[in-house]
Amino acid sequence: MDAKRPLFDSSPHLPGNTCMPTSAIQKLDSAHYLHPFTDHKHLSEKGARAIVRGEGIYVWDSEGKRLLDGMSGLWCVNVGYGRQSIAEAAYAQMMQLPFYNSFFQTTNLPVVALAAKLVEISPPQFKHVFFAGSGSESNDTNVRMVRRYWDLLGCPDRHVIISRHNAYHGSTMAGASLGGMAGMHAQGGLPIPGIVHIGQPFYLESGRGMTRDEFGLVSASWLEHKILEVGPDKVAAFIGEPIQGAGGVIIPPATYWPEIQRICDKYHILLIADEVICGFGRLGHWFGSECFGIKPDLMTFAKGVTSGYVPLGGVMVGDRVAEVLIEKGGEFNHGFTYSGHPVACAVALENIHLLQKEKLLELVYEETGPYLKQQFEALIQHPLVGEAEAYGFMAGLNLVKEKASHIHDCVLFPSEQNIGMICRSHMLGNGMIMRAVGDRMIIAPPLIMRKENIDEMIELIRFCLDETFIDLKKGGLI
Ligand code: PXG
Repeated sequence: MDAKRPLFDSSPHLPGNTCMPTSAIQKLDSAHYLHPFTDHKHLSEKGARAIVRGEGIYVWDSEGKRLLDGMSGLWCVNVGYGRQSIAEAAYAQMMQLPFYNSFFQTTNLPVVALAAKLVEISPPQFKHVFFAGSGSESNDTNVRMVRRYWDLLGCPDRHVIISRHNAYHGSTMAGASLGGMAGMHAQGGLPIPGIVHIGQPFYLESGRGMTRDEFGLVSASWLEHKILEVGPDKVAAFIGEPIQGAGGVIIPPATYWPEIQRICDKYHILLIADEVICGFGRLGHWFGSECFGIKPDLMTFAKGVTSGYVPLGGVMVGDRVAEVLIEKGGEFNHGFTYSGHPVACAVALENIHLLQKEKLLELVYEETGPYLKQQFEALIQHPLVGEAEAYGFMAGLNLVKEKASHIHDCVLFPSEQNIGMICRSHMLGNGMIMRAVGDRMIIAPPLIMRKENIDEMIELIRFCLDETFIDLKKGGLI
């Protein structure tokens, strides 16, 4: 390699521009980089896709191929790529004060401004924020904070946290334990003690023979059964994503969350809403809990708080918990080097400013969200689609082998055929980033999408579904 050549040229005007051939990037990648959630042997044989640039709702790979990013990076680039004012906010803060810690009774300007802003946009029970660097760290914070809360109240036995199968709450030891991903629990001796799981409110999986609303109540009752099994005086909290993201965009029946709230209230259990995906406008509100009529005691956030431009996470701490922590006193022995990082907080402030200035929440709630729902749900007409549903800017559809008028009567593909992955390759091949969770295809696009962008995306998805259909037919799989 020519030593004088820069490793990469970030020139903003040349789509896919890079001074390194793809093969050289892939070689370096497989020689030195261990990717998250990856079969490293398989990837080094295949070679990683290098993404080199982003603008608006698109990203470009090192071959110059443009991809419509239906996943907002990883559920996070809510205001889209290439926002100059965010880069300027980071630059200005780096020049002013790139870092200082919040330990030893110290604070900084961006962190207090952001904390006040977050309190302003949160439901009224929230007046305090604890900052972390990621969603996982924030959920670790939740585990420690709810246990500290019950200790301070003289109830140290109340330490069990109830979560759900197929939930995703991060990849640290506590985050992965709170999550309900069997594959993660199978590695590294998880879950850690004091974390138990109930079923998820996934109608397609477990709602046969019931209406959605009936199933919502039944799946919420699993929480009460678990509380009684563990012992109400041992349960500290229940945690859930308003809509499960990584699990496959699982939209709960309307009856589910109000019943969960009622059960938490009945047993005085803290309710934690993990808003890492649902927060910051994805569902047309600042927080997903606001859509489902619940009043959480703690809310985890990350991703959309900075639109992913820099890492930041945290926990909105409701009055019930904050008052005990503050009034009872004593040191809470928890925190991170980057808690309240001034650059991350400056970026978050500018990101929130953009969400407000461009009225992106109002748009998603009133206009683009309903339009996406209408257009996405119309994909049900496709011969491969057994169910299609959307809420705000999250949507999922199920690929089925044989359609029926009710999803429970559809014939599913055998899971070993990995039909979702076949469909996903057609999407990528045609410039569309759409995820596969089993045979459920999901999107969570940037909130800046207008109707014409939605039309373009839906057309692309429909085309790729057709390609998948033809491919499966040729292969004798349908
Ligand atoms: N909670 C939720 C609800 C999440 O979606 C986390 C916590 C953890 O955040 P960090 O910042 O520690 O990653 C997440 C993250 C996927 C996928 O495959 C989803 C996430 C992360 C990685 C992969 O959809 N969500």
